[in-house]
Amino acid sequence: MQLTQFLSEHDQLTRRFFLSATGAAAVAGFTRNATAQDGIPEDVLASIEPWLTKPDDFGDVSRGKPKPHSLSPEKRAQVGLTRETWKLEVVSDPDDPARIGSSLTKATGSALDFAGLMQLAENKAVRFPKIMTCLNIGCPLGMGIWEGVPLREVIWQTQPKRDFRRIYYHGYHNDDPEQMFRSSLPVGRVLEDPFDLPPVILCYKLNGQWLTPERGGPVRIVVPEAYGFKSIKWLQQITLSNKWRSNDTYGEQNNDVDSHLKTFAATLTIPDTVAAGQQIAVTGYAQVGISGLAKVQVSLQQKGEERPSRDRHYRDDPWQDATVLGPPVRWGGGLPDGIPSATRGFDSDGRPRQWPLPLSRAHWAVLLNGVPQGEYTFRCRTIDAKGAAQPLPRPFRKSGHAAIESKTIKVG
Ligand SMILES: Nc1nc2c(c(=O)[nH]1)N[C@H]1C(S)=C(S)[C@@H](COP(=O)(O)O)O[C@H]1N2
Ligand SMILES: [Mo]
Repeated sequence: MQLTQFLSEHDQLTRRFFLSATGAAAVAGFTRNATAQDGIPEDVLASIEPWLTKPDDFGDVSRGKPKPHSLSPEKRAQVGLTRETWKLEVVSDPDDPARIGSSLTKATGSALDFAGLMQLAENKAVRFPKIMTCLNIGCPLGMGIWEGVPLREVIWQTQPKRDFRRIYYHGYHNDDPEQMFRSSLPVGRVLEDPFDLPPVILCYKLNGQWLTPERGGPVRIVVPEAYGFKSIKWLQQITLSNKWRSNDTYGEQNNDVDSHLKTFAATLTIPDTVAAGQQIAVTGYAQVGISGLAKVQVSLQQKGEERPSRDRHYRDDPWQDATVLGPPVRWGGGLPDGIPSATRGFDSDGRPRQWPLPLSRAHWAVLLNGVPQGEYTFRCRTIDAKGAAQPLPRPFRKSGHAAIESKTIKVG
C-alpha cells in the first residue's frame, strides 16, 4: 500500500474513532480503541486515573534542608526563585573550559532573567507531553504537558566555538555545596534532537500554568526521554565544559545515568477477592518508554500450578492481550484551556496524532471470565514496539524500574 493512501485511510479511521468517542463511551474518561475487547464496564473505565496529573498531585522526591519550595515567599524572592528575581548564569568551566565568546553572569548584568526567557519564548516556545518518573521508584510521579524554550537558544547566546563536549547544570541548594543536586548532558543532545525527540527545555509552564515552586519553578530543565534526575529543578547555573564525563548526583548511588525511559506496565485497580463465577476486571497503566508500546499482556495462574520450565522473566506464563485504551475524552491535569496549542503530538484541534503518545502513558483494562475457585497469581507486562517483552530489553534495576508485577487474587 502506498504511504499516502495508508495515511489518508488512517486519518479517516482516526476521525471515525473520535466521532464515536463523543457518543456513548464519552461517559467514561476513556474511549475504547478500534480493536477493543468489548464489554469493559463503564464504571471500570471511569475509575481510571486521568491521563494528565494536576501539578499539585505529582509525587515529590526533591531533596534539600529545607526543600527550596518550602521557603517563604520573601526568602524565595531573595534567592532568585520567583519570576521577578530569577537569574540564570551560563559560564565556561574554569577547570576545563569550553571556548565561548561570552558568558552570561550576574556580575556583568548579562545573566538571563525571566523577561529575557519570555522574549525567547515568543518565537521559540515548545510544548510536549512527558511522563515524569524517578529512576528509583516504580510508579511515575506524574504526567504533564511541559512548556519551555529549547536550552540551545541560550547556549547559542554564549557564542560557543570549540572544546565543548558537556553541559553541567544545577539549581538552588540553600547555598550549601553538600546539598547540590547536579546533572549533565552531552552537548550534542542539547544542540540537536536525535531520533525526533523533543528538545531539552528551560521549562516554565506545566499543563498550561506557571511552574509552581514545588515542581521546580520558576524554571527547571526538562529532558524528554530521561528519568527525573536529569530534569533539575530551581535551575540557576549552567556550566559549559570540555570534560566528557557525567557528574550527575544520581551517578553516586550506582544509578545508570544514561538510561532512557523504559516501557513497563502495572495495575491500578485489581480485586484481591472475587466470588467464583464473577467477572474479574483489572485496570492499569503502561509507561511508554523510548522503545514505544505495542501491547499490554496479562497472565493468571493458579498458585502451585506454574509450569516447571518457567524462567525468571515469566516467558512461559499463559499471556493474553489486555485492551490498551484509546485517548481519554477528558485529559485531566487541571488544564485551563484544554490541550495547549502547538503541543507536540496533537493536531490543531487538540486531538492526538497517534496513540499512545511517545514518552507518556497509556491505560489498559482486561476482563477475566469463568475463573474457577482457587488462589491465583496475576501478572502484567508490556511488549514494546520493537517486540521486546518486559522486563527486557534492559532488565537492570538501576537503569529504571521494569520488573514484572505480581498480585494475588482469591476466587472463592
Ligand atoms: N534541584 C533539584 N532538582 C531535582 C531534584 C532535586 O532533589 N533537586 N530531584 C530530581 C529527581 S530525583 C526527580 S525524580 C525529579 C522529580 O520531579 P518532580 O518533583 O517534578 O516530580 O526532579 C529532579 N530534579
Ligand atoms: Mo528521582
